[in-house]
Amino acid sequence: MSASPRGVEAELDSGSAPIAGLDTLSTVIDSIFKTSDNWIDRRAAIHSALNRTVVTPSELSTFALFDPRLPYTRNLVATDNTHYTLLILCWNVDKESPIHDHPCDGCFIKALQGKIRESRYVKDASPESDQLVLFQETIVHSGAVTYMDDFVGYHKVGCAGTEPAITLHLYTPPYHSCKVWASPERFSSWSEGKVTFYSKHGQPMN
Ligand code: CSS
Ligand code: FE2
Repeated sequence: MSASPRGVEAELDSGSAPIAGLDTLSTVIDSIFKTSDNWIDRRAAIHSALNRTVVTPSELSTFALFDPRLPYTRNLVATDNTHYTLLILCWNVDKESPIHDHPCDGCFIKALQGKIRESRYVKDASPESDQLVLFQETIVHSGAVTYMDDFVGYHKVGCAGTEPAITLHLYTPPYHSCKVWASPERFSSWSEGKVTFYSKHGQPMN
């Protein structure tokens, strides 16, 4: 008989039980992709799983690798190379990503430490305009989960506080490049941003 008090099935069944650690989260995510057969259920299950996830201090010291030379670092936690990529991003104070799209079904972000600012844009509806228009700015506090996709619009994310911030990201499915805008004034003028990793599974890339 298993000595474990809770199996993955129990984690999936329970809408409110905490998910202790990133290994358990990865197992729960694997199960979600095996068991859910439509995007609405899958999206809700992923959102719930991230909400319930508690990342341990030891996991943060393994994956949350800051570099003062960079605006932020992207640290790979787990991927099945097919359905999802799970990352920890480490944001230096006053730094942010450029505005970008998400060439995937969806992007989930959980703030783990500090707070981040998410600024959302849409293409100006007027055909004469070539602008991205800011329509929402949100401060995401530690513990909160946000969701974004290209139907909602595009966004930039940055550190909002006086302390560095740490976020957990899940992209489904994984992607290797995205559109990046240097300025919201020129929607038609985007460049390709290649996905890079500062570390994989706790090992720095160089
Ligand atoms: N998409 C950005 C972070 S905000 S979702 C990135 O992956 O670097
Ligand atoms: Fe993003």
